[in-house]
Amino acid sequence: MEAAAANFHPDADTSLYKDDGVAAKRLLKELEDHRLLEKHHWFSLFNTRQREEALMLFDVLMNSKTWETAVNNAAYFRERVNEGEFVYALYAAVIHSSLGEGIVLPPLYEVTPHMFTNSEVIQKAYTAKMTQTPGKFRMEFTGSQKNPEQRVAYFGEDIGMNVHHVTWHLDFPFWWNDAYGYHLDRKGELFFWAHHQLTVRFDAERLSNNLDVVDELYWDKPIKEGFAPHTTYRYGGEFPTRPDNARFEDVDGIVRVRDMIIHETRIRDAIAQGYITAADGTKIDIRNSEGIDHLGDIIESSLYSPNAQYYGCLLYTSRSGVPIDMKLVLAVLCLAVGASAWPHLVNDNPADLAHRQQTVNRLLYRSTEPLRFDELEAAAANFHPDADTSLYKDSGVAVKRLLKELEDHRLLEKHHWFSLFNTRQREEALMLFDVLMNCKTWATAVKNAAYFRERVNEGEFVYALYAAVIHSNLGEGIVLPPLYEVTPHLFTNSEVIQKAYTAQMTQTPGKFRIEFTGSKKNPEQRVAYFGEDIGMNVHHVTWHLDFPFWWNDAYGYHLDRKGELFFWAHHQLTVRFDAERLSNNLDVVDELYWDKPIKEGFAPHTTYRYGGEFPTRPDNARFEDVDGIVRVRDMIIHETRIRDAIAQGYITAVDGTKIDIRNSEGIDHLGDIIESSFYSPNARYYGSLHNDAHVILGRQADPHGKFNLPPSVMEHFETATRDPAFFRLHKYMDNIFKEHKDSLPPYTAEEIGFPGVQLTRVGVEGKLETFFEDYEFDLKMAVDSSESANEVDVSAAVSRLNHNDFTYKFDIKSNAAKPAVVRVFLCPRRDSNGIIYTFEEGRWNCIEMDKFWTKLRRGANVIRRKSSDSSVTVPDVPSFQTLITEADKAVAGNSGFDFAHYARSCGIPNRMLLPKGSETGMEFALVVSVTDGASDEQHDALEDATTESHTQCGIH
Ligand SMILES: [Cu+2]
Repeated sequence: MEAAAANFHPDADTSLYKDDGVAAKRLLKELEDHRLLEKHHWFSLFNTRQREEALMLFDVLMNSKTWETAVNNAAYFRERVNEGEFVYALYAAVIHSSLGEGIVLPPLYEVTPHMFTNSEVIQKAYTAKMTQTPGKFRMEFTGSQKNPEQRVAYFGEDIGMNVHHVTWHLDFPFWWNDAYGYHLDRKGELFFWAHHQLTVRFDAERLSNNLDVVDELYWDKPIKEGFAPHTTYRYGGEFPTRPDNARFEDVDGIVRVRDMIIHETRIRDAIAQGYITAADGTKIDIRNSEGIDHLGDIIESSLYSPNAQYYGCLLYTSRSGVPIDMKLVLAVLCLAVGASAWPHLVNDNPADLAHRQQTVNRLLYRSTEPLRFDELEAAAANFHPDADTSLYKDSGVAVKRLLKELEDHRLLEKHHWFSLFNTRQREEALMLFDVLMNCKTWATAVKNAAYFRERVNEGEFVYALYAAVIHSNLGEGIVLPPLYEVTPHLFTNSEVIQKAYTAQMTQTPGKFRIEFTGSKKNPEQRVAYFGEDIGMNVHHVTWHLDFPFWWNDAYGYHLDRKGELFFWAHHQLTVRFDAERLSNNLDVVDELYWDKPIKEGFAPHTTYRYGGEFPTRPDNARFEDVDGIVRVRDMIIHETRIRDAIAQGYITAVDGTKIDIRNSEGIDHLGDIIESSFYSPNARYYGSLHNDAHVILGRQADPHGKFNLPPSVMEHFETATRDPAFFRLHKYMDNIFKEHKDSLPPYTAEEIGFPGVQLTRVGVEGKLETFFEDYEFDLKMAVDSSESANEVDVSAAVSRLNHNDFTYKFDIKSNAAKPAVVRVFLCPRRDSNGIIYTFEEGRWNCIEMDKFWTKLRRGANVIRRKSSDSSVTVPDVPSFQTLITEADKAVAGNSGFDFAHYARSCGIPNRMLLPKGSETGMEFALVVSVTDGASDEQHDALEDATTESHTQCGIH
């Protein structure tokens, strides 16, 4: 067959064909012109062009005079056309060609298993293949028991029933043309009968399960039952889901709802009148024994329909008619942002930095697989965490608690998704964090980490370890590897993950391009480069690791101005997003309303490592209560109480005391109650507006838990900014903060004036120019490996925003030597209609570019400040592989390990310092202020700190 595929010339001898090679020549021409669908792409018979292609091949096979000719053609085209088209054409030909007589077609569920198997099971099969470990996996029917429809899923998902249905349609294809050689007798009648029987059998199964029989579909009523298929294409991502009660919408360019209604009306007219009107105007009587056959033909509608133009294609357009496609889818001086140092705790006997870095690398290396480094393996096997409680600051309380949970089998299994917004999962991760924070020595922390790495859920382990490295003095100086290389699933489209799996399964290295989610028909796609930027995602998750909402000062210290930084970091995220929108001719983000539809839907194209796809949400979904977690009215009540506090100027604490917020600490308290963090003075009263909003927004695809969907992108800081609704949500919070800011009296000239100092000139050296560049990151941790399967190199290439470096030049005159603080803001000048913002409107949209301390000399000062030194940003984190290589070299004594520059990854990526702007240039106002730095003089660290992103992330 390989020889036939290589050497056969389909059109060399046209006498081999019944049609003198017409069909073969047509298909060859399409092939030569590169018009055929690529390989490794989904195929759907309902896609007109794809069907045409499959049928061209079918035609060639049907016209082959001999078995040998058919086989040579099949082998030749198998290597050249899309696989789905090939399989379809071959099945149809074996069924319909006389040459195929007696051949048993293998069960399709074993030929194309993706179409018959849940994605959870497919995923396990991939892992088995990647690790060369045989396996047998249990398939569960789709959905949860909360969904009554799940009771009859065994019928609709029965692989034999599925084969029946597809085979019936292969035996009696709607596209059948008698020119293929014969007439399919009573096709229309059998169409009715086979589907009638399918319907009544389904009803009988429903009655067997105490369900009502099926009600019919109405074009003008909601589609009552939603559906989440938990099924993945071999190529092309997940099958789409549909929430409950979706309303039909026209499918652009394909079919409108009104078409369905008109065609139905015409068909029912025919029934009422007793005749069908053929294309030539003649009447075909249907009040006889052939009538049902004609009706079947027009309803299906098959090529046998006497008048498809008039009666339409009711059946097959209705399938695509489901609306799940998502339409292919300066006054800012009022802030002196927190920068108080986190205390440096006494560091007893730590290993040197290189050793510590190496150990952390090893603990995080392939976190879903067993440890593979001797020392750590030994600790995992032989260490007894509670054998010597003097190793712990808390005398072993935390470690005993975690061990007890482990013994009682209460901990989340491995190979399961983990979400910080899941209360129990967070508790578990924090129990481990607590153990690590209480270890007196580095050695104890490492042994515990190794021991629990092998015993707790991987997601919980990675979270606890990241948080401990950041917050424990033992972690000082360690560079945490970029999360997009440690847990790539949360940063990479499923299409690319899929390709990485194939690369590992076939042991073929590969580099795969990540496209931003969605199609160009979605205006939101224009700014997807921002919300999906892997560096921006790392900024967001790291900020929340630096300032966790669950932080309790009992861990050892107070996180200074956490509430204020919560406001400021998210305000900056919001205004930066708006600046990107304006750069792309989009209006700024509108806020979220609990009682209005969520305008933008979102299809994340992202898959969990374990647990299937991230849920999608169609456009204009309306908020529903999330069962057992949060109700819409709770959100409204909590918002009202928070806004009452703003209007009244005080927060009511748990004990009834009033906490004044019309002062410089007010914003900090407000941040605490809105997030809400553990610092909230009254969480019971003010609720958790931010966290609940993430959950309620995220769960709208499955608010009642019917479809067994895993948490959404909104329920992970890594992925939240991918969803445009994230920015709506934060605009909503930002406006609440603004209400508070607007309630404060303006600063006085005395407060912000700087007598004797004058900023006389501001210049910029270098062009303010942005561009997109390709960036490559490693996907090795996305695939499974084992001792019996070699690791292959797999990586992703993604387009990222970057800019040329530039330098500010400030000319400042001073009447004396004094410390000063320079702040730089970049403010969009015009709204999306080109109207210049008033000062009052514009100030709230300013992007903070830099803030630094400097010492002015008496007289003229020329201060140059490089864009790369911005205190808002961080440089690119070195790759995980670089960290491994460099730490290993340093441990071997071949070099030092000096990555202090990268020890923090909380700030905004420096390459995103400037908003994209536009090709023709975009107007911004550059706003600079110089104020008295005397009151900050005691923070020497700040004056040295040029690379730390303290502006949004504080110092530690
Ligand atoms: Cu956030």
